Amino acid sequence: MRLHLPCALLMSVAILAPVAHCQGLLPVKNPGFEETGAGENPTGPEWEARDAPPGWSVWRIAPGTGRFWRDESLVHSGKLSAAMTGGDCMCYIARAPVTPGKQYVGWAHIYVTGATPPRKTTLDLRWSDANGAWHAGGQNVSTEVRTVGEWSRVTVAAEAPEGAASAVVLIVVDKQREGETTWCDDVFLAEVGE
Ligand SMILES: [Ca+2]
Repeated sequence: MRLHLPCALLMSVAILAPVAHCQGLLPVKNPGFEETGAGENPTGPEWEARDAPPGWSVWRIAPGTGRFWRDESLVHSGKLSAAMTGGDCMCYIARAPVTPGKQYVGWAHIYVTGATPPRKTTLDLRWSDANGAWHAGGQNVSTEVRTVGEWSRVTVAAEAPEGAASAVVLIVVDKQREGETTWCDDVFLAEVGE
């Protein structure tokens, strides 16, 4: 039974997210990366505002490696997407306030050029406390992109744990080599009801 739970969850999310049970989108600022410049970057442990678009921050495992930029050559919608190349392990990060005990669904459109292990790209949903630190007791959820060379919609869902003040949405690449690029666009988070 346990093995089947993620599939069942994802199927229910796919049904729930677009319809009446969706109680409202949360304010993930600049979800389609159309705003440029800087500002309103969320803060967290070793998160960088530099190289991040408005409403977002970035993180990289090896400072000074890899590159983040807004790209007009490959978009899911609008005129810009968020791209990252090289860097081994790095991510785009957004945050939105949540209520403990409520259910949340996040989804993003991600385009990868490689998905052969150990190369991995995921949409992650984590939690932070009122001080912006990682919420120690929270369940982190993660969904991996498995389709290469096209836009994939990936979804995560979880209940906000007691003590969580915010959901943290991350698009994470791992073992991305120099010359390899990942794009993301249209990243959303919603509170869903029973
Ligand atoms: Ca866009």
